[in-house]
Amino acid sequence: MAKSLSSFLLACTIVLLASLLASATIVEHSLYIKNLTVNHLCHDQVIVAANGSFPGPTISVHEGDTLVVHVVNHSPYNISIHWHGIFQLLSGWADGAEYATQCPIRPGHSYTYRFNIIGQEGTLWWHAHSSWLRATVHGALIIYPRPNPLKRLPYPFPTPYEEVPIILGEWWNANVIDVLNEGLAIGITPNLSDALNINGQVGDLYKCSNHDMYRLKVVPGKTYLLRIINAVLNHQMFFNIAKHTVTVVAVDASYTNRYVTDIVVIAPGQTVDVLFTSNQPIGSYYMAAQPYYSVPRVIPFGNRTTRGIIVYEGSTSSTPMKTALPSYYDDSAAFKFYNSLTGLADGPHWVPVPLHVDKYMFITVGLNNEPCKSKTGKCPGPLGGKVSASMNNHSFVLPNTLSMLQAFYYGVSGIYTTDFPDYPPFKFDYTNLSLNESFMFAPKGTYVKKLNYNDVVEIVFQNTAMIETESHPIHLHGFNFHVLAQGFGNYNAREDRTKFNIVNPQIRNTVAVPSGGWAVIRFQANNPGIWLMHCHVDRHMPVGLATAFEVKNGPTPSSILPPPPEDLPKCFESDDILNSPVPSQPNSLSYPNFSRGRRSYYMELNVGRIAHREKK
Ligand SMILES: [Cu+2]
Repeated sequence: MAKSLSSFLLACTIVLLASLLASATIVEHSLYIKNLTVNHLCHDQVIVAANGSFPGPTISVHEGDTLVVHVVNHSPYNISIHWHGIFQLLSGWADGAEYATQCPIRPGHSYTYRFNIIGQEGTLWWHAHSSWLRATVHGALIIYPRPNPLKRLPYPFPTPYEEVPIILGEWWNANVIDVLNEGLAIGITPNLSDALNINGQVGDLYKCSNHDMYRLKVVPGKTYLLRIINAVLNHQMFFNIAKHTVTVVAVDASYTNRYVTDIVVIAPGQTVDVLFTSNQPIGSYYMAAQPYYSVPRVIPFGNRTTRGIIVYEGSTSSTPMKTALPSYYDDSAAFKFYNSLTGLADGPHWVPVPLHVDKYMFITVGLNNEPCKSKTGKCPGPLGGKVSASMNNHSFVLPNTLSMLQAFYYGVSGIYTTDFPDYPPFKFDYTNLSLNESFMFAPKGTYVKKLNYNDVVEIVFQNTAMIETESHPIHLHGFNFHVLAQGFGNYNAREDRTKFNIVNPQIRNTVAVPSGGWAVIRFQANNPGIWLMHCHVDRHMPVGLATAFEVKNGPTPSSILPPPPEDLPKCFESDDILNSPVPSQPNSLSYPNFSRGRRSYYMELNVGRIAHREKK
């Protein structure tokens, strides 16, 4: 009897293992990147797009699969493709962050991204990680649960009738690379976009756009899984559906406890999966999204709301029910949503909070000023300078001769420095508007924080009020993290540590640090390589709101970064920089002279100390 039971169990185990092995497949796609002419707002615009569509194609895999994507660049620009939220365990060469993990794929060249997708499922996305090309080069990346012989899709919630990606995007009647470069050259915030959109369609509140509107047909009484992705470059977004609530079940491809809400708040880079049930009278209902402006003084011009329509089968209504969104500036609505989510402890792929911390960091995030180098000494940016941004008053610059990961792997010095500080160089009242010149300017360089393999890192992100307070969505490449707590004002360790949720915090790859507030995260650095951590607002990262982690190799063969693939893009057409002389120190902590009015300041940063003196 016992013997027959054990042979039965053995047989079951073999069947289960065989089905799991059979389910791990190689999923192969090609993305052809080239120019495409698209008409919105009665305007023909040439954009860069993938496979001739905007947004680009949805890529679907199952957890446990290997994804292979051939990216062929027929566009006139350099490009790289980032798989946002993918762990890239031992496959850092496929992370796709330009000059961080690879040099860009130049026009006429190609690169094959190859990586395993293990230990994560839900909604992620892929996007260009080069200049502002992600505005038009992006798409959904959906990871289904590993097929289970017993249930087709073993979700930790009722199986939806249908699944629908909802990608929020931003549209310029202009070449986005020109828009960014003009802003950078003058030192101001680049031009505001002309429209926002849902799945590439701007909606009927914009001119010439009555039919340029996303429509979702639903069957009454059914439940749909909406996979919402914020691919907008520069705005956090409020989203809702008229007369309906939705139930959040996951964020950033991590399951949450169910949270019923009428408003979804989503920062650039984030995803939110919600269940939507068509349980209202047969008719049609708007869905709408508009920016959440966390900057108190921003005055939006023109219409900034994009709408789509949900039409119930059998509806004869021609006037959809209208939505009610919060005001543009509703910090408390945003905070309520962000702070109410909790992780589904013990759900699929749940990771408990590591309780022992190896490295504590306190990182200020905010804007700065950059001295104006024009002949007149006056630039149109803040305080007559140029807009800049920093973490811990270190303003990040990507290298442009070799990727940081190549420098890490081959031991090339001079590409980055491992002196990113654990704390800001000076303490101040972070969240009160301060125009103190001694820390208004942040030195520029490729500053990196070095970690040992498997270090557990806790970071307090503290928003500053320099130039302005603004909520910055901080995205970490290569890792998920637990969001332990968040709040407004200056972080107070004694009081605020008591608010940490170490039982079931939400797990994310992008956290919106509250405007004039703080957020605390914790993660384990279990993946060797170079991992960017940056603001996902695309007017902030290029001016320096970033750093990176260098995670050392581990002690075993399975914890060492493998060599790069043979087709890793070269940085220059004819020249292999790895055989050339090492570039001379591009990173220097000293900052050049600059002038403002009659006074001239000289600023140096010496081991965490600012010397600020007036020159005679
Ligand atoms: Cu930002």
